Amino acid sequence: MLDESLSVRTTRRRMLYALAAAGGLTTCRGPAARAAVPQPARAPRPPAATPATHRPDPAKAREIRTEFVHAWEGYKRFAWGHDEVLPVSGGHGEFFARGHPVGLSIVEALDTHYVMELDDEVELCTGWITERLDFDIDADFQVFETTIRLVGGLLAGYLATGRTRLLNRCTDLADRLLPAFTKSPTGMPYRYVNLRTGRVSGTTLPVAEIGTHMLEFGLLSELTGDRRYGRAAKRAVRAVVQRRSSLDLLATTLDVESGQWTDRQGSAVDPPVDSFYEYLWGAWVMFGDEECRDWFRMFDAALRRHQAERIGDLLWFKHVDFRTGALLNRRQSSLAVAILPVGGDNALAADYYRSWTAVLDKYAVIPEAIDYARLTVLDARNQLRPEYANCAFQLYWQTGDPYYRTTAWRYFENLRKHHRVPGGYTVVTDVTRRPMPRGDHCPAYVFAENFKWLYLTFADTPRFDYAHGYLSTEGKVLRGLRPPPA
Ligand code: DMJ
Repeated sequence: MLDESLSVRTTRRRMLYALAAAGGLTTCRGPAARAAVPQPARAPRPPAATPATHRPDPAKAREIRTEFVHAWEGYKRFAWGHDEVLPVSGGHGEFFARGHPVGLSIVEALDTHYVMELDDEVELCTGWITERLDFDIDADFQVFETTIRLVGGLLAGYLATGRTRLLNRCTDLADRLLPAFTKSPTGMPYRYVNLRTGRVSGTTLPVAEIGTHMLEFGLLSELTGDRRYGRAAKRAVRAVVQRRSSLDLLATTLDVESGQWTDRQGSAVDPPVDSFYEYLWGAWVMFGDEECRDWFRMFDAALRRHQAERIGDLLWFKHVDFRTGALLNRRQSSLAVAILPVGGDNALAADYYRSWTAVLDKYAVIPEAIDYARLTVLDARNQLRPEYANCAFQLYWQTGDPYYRTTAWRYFENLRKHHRVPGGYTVVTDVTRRPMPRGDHCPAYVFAENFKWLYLTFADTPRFDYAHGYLSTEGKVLRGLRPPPA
């Protein structure tokens, strides 16, 4: 089936942008579309951010875009159609299932190309996805990673291009993921689902993998009018909230069949709990979900009361027994920095960003994990993590404070100095050694996140609505994409 004409796609895109900006999305499912489903009246949506006065810095934005293109050319040269590139050896690998490539980096890069106005690459990626990507795969896919990376990437691609076939691919994939939720006695999803047979497996999951689906599934329900997706994601989140302790703390891992915790560690904003909190606030901003807003505020208050602590003048979050509040350890992951600045608690987020800036000052590249009592390294690798850049973007656009641009630029310069190789960008295996030894892997999230967060911080691009836009935990623009100027 040929895709619609350019004028139809352009009209649909303009409608999507206008509806998204106005706070409501009512669109059809595809060419053989059901009638647009009237959406219920909705609570007024809060702006994602109220940006202070910002001035674009086009020279820095161009440098960032140049480096993104360098990484992307490496992927195209060595790994086109595969999930991830090995930029040093010139090899490739699959993220989800060996022998079953789904072009993950292509899907992850799609809206980044759009935001950076790399429109030839948008066409190239869209063409590959609509012509070559098929999810009828007899293999187990991890539900959480599939949602944030593939469902989110296809949604953002649809919002950017108006191509119905991207939405249809997304709906097909989400239908293959749903059994992980509907077959669960608690509503909390199994960890894996076979995309062809619907067989589910993996009963023990961390909280983030249970509760990080609401934005993608909720938006898909809005776009298609099929409420099954949003309902399944919200039911899973509610099941976790109902299992909090009397201190309003969460442990880390649950058995989704028995509904019982399998540990007692309150990990605060560290993975693998992190994006659970992020999506509570995201559901409020994206859908006006007041219950999720109140849940975020409840957990935020408990984090402040039982897990926030200062070492010197730096703020950290200790790991505690979630029932008693007793100290377990002072381990902290670099991924945690991105959770608070989504708008729920900017003061705490700004405080916490300064703590991670102290780590950047000390190591030049942030290690995977530290003991924050002495800022010593527990995991010396850096897997090209984007969270610090994510936090800098969120705080800069919510405050206008140039401190966030200055520190984000230092992150970028160190990224370019220590991770750049002739074949693209690669991970670092030990941030404490000089020169920093490099590995041979460019995770697909690099094409969705690191350079996009940085570009948005400096470019002030006309293709993104900074006041109303919202990005997922995987850096997907789920609201706020604007059409190219006519
Ligand atoms: C990405 O997949 C997402 O940012 C996710 O929320 C956490 N981990 C990686 C990046 O570190």
